[in-house]
Amino acid sequence: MTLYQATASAPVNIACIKYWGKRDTKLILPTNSSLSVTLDQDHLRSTTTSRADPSFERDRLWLNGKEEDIKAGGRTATCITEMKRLRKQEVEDKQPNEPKISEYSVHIASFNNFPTAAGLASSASGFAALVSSLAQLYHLPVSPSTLSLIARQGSGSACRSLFGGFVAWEMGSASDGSDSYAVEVAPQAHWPDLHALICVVSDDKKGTSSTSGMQRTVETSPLLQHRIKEVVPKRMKDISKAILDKDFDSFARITMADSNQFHAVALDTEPPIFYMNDVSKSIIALIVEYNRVSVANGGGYKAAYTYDAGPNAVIYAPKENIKEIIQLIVKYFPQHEGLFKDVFGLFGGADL
Ligand code: 2P0
Repeated sequence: MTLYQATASAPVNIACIKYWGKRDTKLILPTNSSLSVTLDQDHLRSTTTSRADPSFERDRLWLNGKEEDIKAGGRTATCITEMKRLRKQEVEDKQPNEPKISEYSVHIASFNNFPTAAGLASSASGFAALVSSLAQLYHLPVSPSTLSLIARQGSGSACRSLFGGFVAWEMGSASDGSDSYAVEVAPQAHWPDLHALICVVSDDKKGTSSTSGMQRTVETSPLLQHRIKEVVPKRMKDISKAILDKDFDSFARITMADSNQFHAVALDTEPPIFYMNDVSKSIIALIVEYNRVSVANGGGYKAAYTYDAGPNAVIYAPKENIKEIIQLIVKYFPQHEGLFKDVFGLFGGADL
């Protein structure tokens, strides 16, 4: 008997131009395009195994060894249904001799190899790995961009984890979401000198989830409208050029400005949302000063900070600066020394 099983993994991504806001909450269509760097490190990945079998009575899912409910009509169910539909459309309808495994239920087991304590969102790598493993199971002859259309319906940011390197999620304009997918801006090998440092400021669970926070922002923030119309379109063009030119100064300026504006629209939400804490803000001050001294001495920017929906810092920098940045952080945050690994863990310079 044939065993229908496949395993795939996908990494975490960190946005430089932030996704924050949906124009369609069911299809997960964003109010602006976004751009991220995929952290292609072995220890920041989700790995997912899928199996289809005629004896399975229903679709089932295990996350880190614990079974989770697959809610009817929910995000996981939508991704599985869409993948089965693609299998039928792209393989079984075109090649009648292929086994009709789209009719079988699936069992899916997914593991994150990074601790939840790292404070990293696992939904991006998780849904990207789920879709990738089903694509392998079903032998789908489709592009990563096509798969990103489905991963997007699991979690918006997941669509960007279908590619390595530098990735744009084009917001699109179609109401059915058919043009809202991820595209590669440049592969990882294009700019190997750019590294990322993750500073775990706190592993507390965040107060406001991204999904509900961003909808409140859409409903109440006047600043978001300015961001959507006037700010992000230009930044998407400018940061893509900075990446293609390997222009770290421009990359850093745009990345920090967009992190700042994302947190500004969170604060502009009613009631306001605060994601950064005092340590996050002190790290910003440290990076600003680090860059100021370099520029004053005739050099360029040396590092760029960015913060997602939580207090943890991600610092992008050329590889040669990573050691100095770690030393600076250790020097200025000695109160964290005893807890350095757990509370303020630095996940080395990610080899991008
Ligand atoms: C991003 N974030 O671009 C932004 C920056 C958080 C801050 O994508 O509702 O978990 O599942 O589509 O993808 C977090 O949003 O939200 C996010 P859903 P998701 O990375």
